[in-house]
Amino acid sequence: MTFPLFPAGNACPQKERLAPGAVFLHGFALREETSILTALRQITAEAPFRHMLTPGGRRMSVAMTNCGPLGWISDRSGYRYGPVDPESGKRWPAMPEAFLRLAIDAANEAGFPSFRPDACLVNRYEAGTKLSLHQDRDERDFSQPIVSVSLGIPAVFLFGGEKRADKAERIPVAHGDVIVWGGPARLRFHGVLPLKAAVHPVCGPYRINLTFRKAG
Ligand code: MD3
Ligand code: FE
Repeated sequence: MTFPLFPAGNACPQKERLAPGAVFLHGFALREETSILTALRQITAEAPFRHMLTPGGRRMSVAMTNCGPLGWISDRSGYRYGPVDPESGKRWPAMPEAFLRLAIDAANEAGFPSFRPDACLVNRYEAGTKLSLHQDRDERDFSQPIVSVSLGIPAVFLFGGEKRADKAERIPVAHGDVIVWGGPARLRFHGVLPLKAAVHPVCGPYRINLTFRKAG
């Protein structure tokens, strides 16, 4: 008998179920790495990273930009999705073909074959940057998943429960990892622990996270 490539019941060892609705696709973005990084440079040339203000008036430590028909915005009047970059007064850069393909393929692999994102929030972290526990509730349809793509230096996700006080699991993520958060995982609290200083050969001292959403 030939040696089985993968153990029975695990068609692809890089695919790991974290919880009902949450699927970790280890290294899934590496296949498109070059086209994704090239597209990312074009987006940030058109819509540079900026530190948005919270509704309370504090500067967010994560720097952000967006691409796609809708972008996530935070300012003194609140959180929302909108078609226009408030810094330039122009529409957000178009969603690159390579981004769209990656997000759709990942969602499909995780069991969400009809996912068609209309927003991609791009987050940039450096050493010490963190993202406090929160839920993503600004989208219209919570039956649609969120696809997150990690690039650059490593980080640790906090994956909590349905209530803020629920114990959170720590999930280390590296360059190229993709996680699909849907179904019963969609409204779970989550965040990112403060990043340790590191340097990635292509992304430098940064971590970039792409989150694909169906916002509208
Ligand atoms: C778990 N971004 O932009 S993506 C965000 O790494 C955000 O930049 C983080 O949370 C980042 O809102 C984490 C991971 C993530 C995204 C959505 C989720 C985890 C999630 C929705 C439900 C449960
Ligand atoms: Fe979030």
